[in-house]
Amino acid sequence: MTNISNHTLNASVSQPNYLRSELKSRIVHLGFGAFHRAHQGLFTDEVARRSQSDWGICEINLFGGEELITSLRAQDHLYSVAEKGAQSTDVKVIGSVTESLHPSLDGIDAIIEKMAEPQVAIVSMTITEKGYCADPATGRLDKNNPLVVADLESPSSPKSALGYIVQALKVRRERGLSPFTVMSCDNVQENGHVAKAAILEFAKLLDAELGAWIEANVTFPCTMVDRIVPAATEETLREITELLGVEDPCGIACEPFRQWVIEDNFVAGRPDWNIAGAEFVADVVPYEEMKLRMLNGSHSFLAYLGYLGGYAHISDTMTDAGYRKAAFDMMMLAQSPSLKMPEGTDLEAYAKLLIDRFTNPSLKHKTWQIAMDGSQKIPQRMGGSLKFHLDQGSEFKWLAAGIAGWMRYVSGVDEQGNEIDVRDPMATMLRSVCDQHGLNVTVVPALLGIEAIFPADIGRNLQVINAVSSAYQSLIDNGAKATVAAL
Ligand code: NAI
Ligand code: CS2
Repeated sequence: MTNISNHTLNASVSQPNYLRSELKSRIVHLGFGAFHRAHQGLFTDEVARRSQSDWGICEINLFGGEELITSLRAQDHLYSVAEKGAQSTDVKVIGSVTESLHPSLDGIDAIIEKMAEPQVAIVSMTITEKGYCADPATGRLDKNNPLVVADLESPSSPKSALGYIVQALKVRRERGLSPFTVMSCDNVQENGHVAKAAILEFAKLLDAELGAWIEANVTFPCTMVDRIVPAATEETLREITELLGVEDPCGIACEPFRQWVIEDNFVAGRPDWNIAGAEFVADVVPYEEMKLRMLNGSHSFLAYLGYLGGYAHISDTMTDAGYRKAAFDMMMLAQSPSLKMPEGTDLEAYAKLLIDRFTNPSLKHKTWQIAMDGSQKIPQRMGGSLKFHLDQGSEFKWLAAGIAGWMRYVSGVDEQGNEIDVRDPMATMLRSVCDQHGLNVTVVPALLGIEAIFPADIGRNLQVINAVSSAYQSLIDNGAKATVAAL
C-alpha cells in the first residue's frame, strides 16, 4: 500500500538524509504517544541528520496504542511531525525509529528480551504521571496500586513500566550484561528521582540483592521536557495528509517551540542530543520546577476554569482578557516567587513567551485533555507553590481558584448542567465524594482531606480551606468567567 515510506512526498517535506540501516535500537522507549513522537523521536532524528549517529529507538506501548504500532510497522517505522506556528507549518519525516513492540502483538517476553539486548543503553519513558504508580502527594511507590500488586505476584510477566524495567535489569544482571540508564521524560517533578524511588522500592520488595545492584549500577537522570503536543484529531491527520501528499496515521502536530534540559548522568552512553538543541546540565530540578509551576500550573488553571467557562481550547481562553491576565498573574505572582532559579533567569520573559505559546491559534489543545488526571497533576503543579505562600504569608488566590476549578470540574457536571467526561485514575472516588455534597462548598474540605493528593499541612490548613472555599463559592454563584475576571 502507498504510504509515507514508499510514496513521493511533497517537495516541501523535510526527510532523513542519513542511512537508517546504520541505526541500532540503543534506546528502548516506553510510551509511543503524541509527545514522544514530536520530542525525543525528533531530537534523535536530528542528531542522525547532523552527525554520524547510530542511536535508534525501539518503540513500545504498554497500554493501548496497538493500532499505532501496527500502522508504524506498515510504513517502515517512519512518521511525520507537523510544527504549526501561528502563520506557517513545517513538516518533517522522522527516521529515528528502528523497530517497535507491543505486549498484545508480540508478547511480554519479546519486550523483556529486547530490553535485555546488549546494545540497549537507555530505557526512556513517557508513560504519563500515573505510570509511575506513585502516591501523587509524596512521589513514593503506591504499594496498593493494582499494577504493583499484580507485578509483585508475577514479576516475570509484568504489566507496569516499573515491572518491565526491573525484570529486564534482573535478566541483564543474570547474563552479566551492563545495566542501562532509565530516563523519565514525563511531567513529573524530579522525574528521575521519582522513577528511581519507585523502581528501587519495587525491586527491593522482590529481591533485596537485585534492588541493591540496581541502586549501585543504574542511573536515573532527571529531565525537563517541553513542547505542546495536543492529541491528534481527524482534522490534524487530514492536514498532515495534505502537507505530505499521502496519509500518515502516525503523524502528529505540535508547536514550533521545543526545549529539553537533561541531567548528564548516563551509565552506558547517550546520543549527543545537544546537537539538536537539548542542554545537558548538572542539576535539572530548578528548570523542571520552573516549567511545571509556570507552564503546567497555569495550563491546569486554564484547563479547569476554561472548560467551565465554555472554552474548548487553550487558545480560546487567551482571547478572553480576564483569563489572559489571570494566567499571567498566576505565573508571575503565584508561581515565579516560589522558584529558586540560577542567576540571570528572566522569569518575566519566560511568562510572556508562555502566553504567546498558549495564544497560538493553529494549535487546538483541548482544555478537556489537559484537565485529565488532575489528581496526579495538581500536587506537583500547585502544591509546592501553595506551601511556599503559606510559609511566607503571601497571596495565593490564583492557586486557590485553580484548585477550586478542579473541584468544580470533578463534580462531573458543567455550568449548563451537562455531564463532564472526567478522566482520572481516582475518578470514581472523587465522584463519590462530590456526590455526597452536591454542588455545595462543604465538598472543599472533603476533597482537601484526601491525603494522597493534598498532604495534611496543605489540606487541613484553615487558610487554604477558606481561600479554596471562597473561590468555589464564587464558581457556584457567579460562574467561571466572572470568577476569573475578578481575580
Ligand atoms: P498520549 O496519551 O498520547 O500517550 C500516553 C502514553 O502513555 C501511551 O504511549 C501509553 O501507552 C502510555 N501509558 C499510559 N498509561 C500508562 C501506564 N500506566 N503505564 C505505562 N504506560 C502508560 O499522551 P502524550 O501526549 O504522549 O503524553 C504523555 C506524557 O508525556 C504526559 O503525561 C506528560 O508527562 C509528557 N509530556 C507531554 C507533553 C504534551 O504536550 N503532550 C509535553 C511534555 C511532556
Ligand atoms: C499539559 C502538558 O496535558 C497537560 O497536562 O499541561 O502536556 C503540556 O502541554 C506540556 O507539558 C508542554 O510541554
